[in-house]
Amino acid sequence: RFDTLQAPPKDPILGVKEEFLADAATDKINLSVGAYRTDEGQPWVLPPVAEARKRLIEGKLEHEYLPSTGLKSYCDRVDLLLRGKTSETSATVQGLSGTGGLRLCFEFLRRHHSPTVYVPAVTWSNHWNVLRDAGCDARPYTYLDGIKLDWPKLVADLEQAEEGAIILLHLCAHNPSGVDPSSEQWRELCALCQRKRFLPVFDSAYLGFASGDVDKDAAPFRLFCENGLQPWACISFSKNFGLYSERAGAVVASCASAREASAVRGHLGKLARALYSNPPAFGARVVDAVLADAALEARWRECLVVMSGRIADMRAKLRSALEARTARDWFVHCVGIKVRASARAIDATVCHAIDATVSARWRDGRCPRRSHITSQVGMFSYTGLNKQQVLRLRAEHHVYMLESGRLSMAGVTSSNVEPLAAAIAAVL
Ligand code: PLP
Ligand code: TYF
Repeated sequence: RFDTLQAPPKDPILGVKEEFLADAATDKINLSVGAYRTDEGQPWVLPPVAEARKRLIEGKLEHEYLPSTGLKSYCDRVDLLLRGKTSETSATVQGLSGTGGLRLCFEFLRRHHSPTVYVPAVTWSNHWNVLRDAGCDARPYTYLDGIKLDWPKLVADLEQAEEGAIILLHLCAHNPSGVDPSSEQWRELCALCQRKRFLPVFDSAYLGFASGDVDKDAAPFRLFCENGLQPWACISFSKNFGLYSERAGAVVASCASAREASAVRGHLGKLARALYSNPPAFGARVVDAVLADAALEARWRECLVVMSGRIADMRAKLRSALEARTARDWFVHCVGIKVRASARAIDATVCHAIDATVSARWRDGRCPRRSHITSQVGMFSYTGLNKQQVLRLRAEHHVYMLESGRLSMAGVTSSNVEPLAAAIAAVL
């Protein structure tokens, strides 16, 4: 019956983890999957999460079904967390974490709005799978030029896009690049979305990971709301609550009226009913318990500062370890330009040559060098290493990152940062 079926190609993210697990080396380094690790390289159960979990288990925990739309008190608190204020016109339902929320959201939007979704050309690889299976017509818009935001092309692509279409945006800490628009660019994007009557959908998997502050990271969503747009958001609590396997998430829809919100919520529930009937309760109860208790919430916000702070620390350490070891600037390699600096650091002449060749936008008097390691935000660093270099890192140094050159900064620790820098220097 299935004898003509070929095994599917490995997932570009999960496949690397499998390869890592199969490697017998003892000094191997896994920087593939985006999961937070402590400086000891261990997963971290956030203390307020552990406390909420303990209270739940010690209390009267039953296992009844949730409604298809999920836990109501949780949805209300999540909505408040994202918006910073309550809203009568919001439809928020629980999703199966970020991925399930995206699927539900696009299932609804394809049926009731439009199948056309503009997606950043460089994005989380699973976006393409989710959109395909939701029956959407996913079209890329330019996001990066090398390792920098390509703002003029991004704007030009969206200006050309179909009016009224859906546009997928990463709320903060863009995966894989760690490159987010500036506040000024968000304002321009907001105006563009208004002019083109786009429906913006914010993928919100890293709220609190970019700046360490939920309110700062939520600013683009709030800006769009203040300007009369009705953005949606697909929220994941995998990373910022460390609830990876509990599948706690939500779909937030901004509507024109309370009546419309109620209808949208009902239809999202109806779609969920046919897809999985109802979401799992435990993770949502944990998030709900943390956000319901001011002291626990404050401790959770401190955890975001700790996690984003440790990552920023590792960025600084990796950058200086690389600057100490690499004479040439691999930026030159990563954009594929045949310029080589013989000096220890690229001098002004070479920098100028690069500027002239690559892009006038970088003519700001600074050589880009390894600064992208520290200027990028969130869990990932888009190193600019090419596929060949990445494969050599795996084969010769037991260092595992994605073929795209993305490495998870959350997996870098005080003890592996030096060997990591040495391995990168060796393949440059
Ligand atoms: N969106 C982005 C950009 C992600 O990076 C991820 C997970 O890595 C998700 C969505 C999905 O999150 P979840 O694992 O909670 O489904
Ligand atoms: O590293 C990333 O970008 C994510 C992580 O079932 C991940 O893809 C890993 C496994 C999974 C969902 C997300």
